[in-house]
Amino acid sequence: MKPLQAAKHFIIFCQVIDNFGDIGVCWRLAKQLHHELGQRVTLWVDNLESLNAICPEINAAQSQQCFADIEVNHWQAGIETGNSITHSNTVVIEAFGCNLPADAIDAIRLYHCQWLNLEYLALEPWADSVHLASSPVHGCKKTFFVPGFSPSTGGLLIDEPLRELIATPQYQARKNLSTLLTSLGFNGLHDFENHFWVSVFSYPNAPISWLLNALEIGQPTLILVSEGHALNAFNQALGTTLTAGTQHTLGAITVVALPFISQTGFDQVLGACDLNIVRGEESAVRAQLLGKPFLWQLYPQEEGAHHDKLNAFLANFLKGCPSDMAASLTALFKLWNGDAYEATNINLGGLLSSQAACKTLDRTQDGLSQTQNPQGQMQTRWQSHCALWQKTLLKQGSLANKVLGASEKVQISSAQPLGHLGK
Ligand code: TRH
Repeated sequence: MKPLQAAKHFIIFCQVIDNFGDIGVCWRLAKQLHHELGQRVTLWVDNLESLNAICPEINAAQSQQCFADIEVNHWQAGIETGNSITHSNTVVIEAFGCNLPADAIDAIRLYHCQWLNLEYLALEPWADSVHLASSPVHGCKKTFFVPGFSPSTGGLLIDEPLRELIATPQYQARKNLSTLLTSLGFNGLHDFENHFWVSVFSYPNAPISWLLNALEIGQPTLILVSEGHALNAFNQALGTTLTAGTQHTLGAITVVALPFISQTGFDQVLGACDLNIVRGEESAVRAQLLGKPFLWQLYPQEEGAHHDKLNAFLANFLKGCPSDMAASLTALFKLWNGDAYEATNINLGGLLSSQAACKTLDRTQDGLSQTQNPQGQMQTRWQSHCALWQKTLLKQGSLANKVLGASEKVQISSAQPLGHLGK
């Protein structure tokens, strides 16, 4: 950890709406602000069970604790929170428009603290103009911090553990994951070293039967399914009752049900796989930053707003991508997100299976260029496009550094009113 010289006190308020993305982002940000940037961090979270799920060292029954030098408090109705704000060198982060308690707002006003509203990841181009806009609220100034995919947004969470994971060879990442699972009392994954590895973390409506068909390619394939909605969907599609640690074989495909593991453990899952099928925001960003093929199921929103978000993302992600592959990937992402999809001559299964076919080529014919195989060529192009996307993202600077930078720049002053941006 860097010395706490001239450190600010970051106080993050997080309300868990559902799932794990909100706390996942806040926890990663808290860790990076403290461990890499030397800041003092306090986290107020209204659901300690969710934090315990992604960080098992957190005691869900303890309303005040300190773990990894981060103060963690249970944010409950009626509890006083404002007394954690004691000086002007404090930056209060209101995560995802969670509505700060009145006593915290009073303290922000009293001490002239900075108030950042950390927004959800924005996929649309408007993020550039809204990032760091501010609005007068309750006699204070609230500044909107908008994470996104371009340099003029708040960027993405790029931390040291991510850089270490990127630098870890895949065989090692697989070994590490296997060791972790064994240490948790589950079977390791030693029997699958030569398989094509796919991770699946999805919402209930993901087309799992389609995926299983698409991956029936004769190539030994290991599917690592996360406990929860994804596993339920697999059980439904397979007619099984798999529970964490059990597995099911279907031709050349083995489906292994993973337990819900820590966030760092889940990072290892992503690091170990050839294709990561992810969801929401946090895991999707992580998968993209790893520079490997990924498929993203966006958080489903009312009135289908996620379809527009997906289109905005694809327009950005597929820039510079050859048109045939862009068409295949567009169809694939739309299919996976339940968007209107018309069967065309695009072979979605082929796009996935070519990836596996290429792996065989890799191992059995050392030195043979992958582009000599038309299927392998598609795989190579998909992989290299994701690697290019990774480079673009890594260049943009990290969210935690930008939060720190913003807290040094923003001044208490009047500003034009701006409503909450929503998801
Ligand atoms: O859980 P999610 O669906 O979260 C969603 C989105 O963030 C969405 O934007 C938000 O509004 C909604 O929640 C309320 O998916 P996401 O964003 O990928 O977050 C999952 C987190 O859980 C991520 O930090 C990884 C972590 N995780 C583990 O720690 N262990 C596991 O075993 C798995 C599968 C995930």
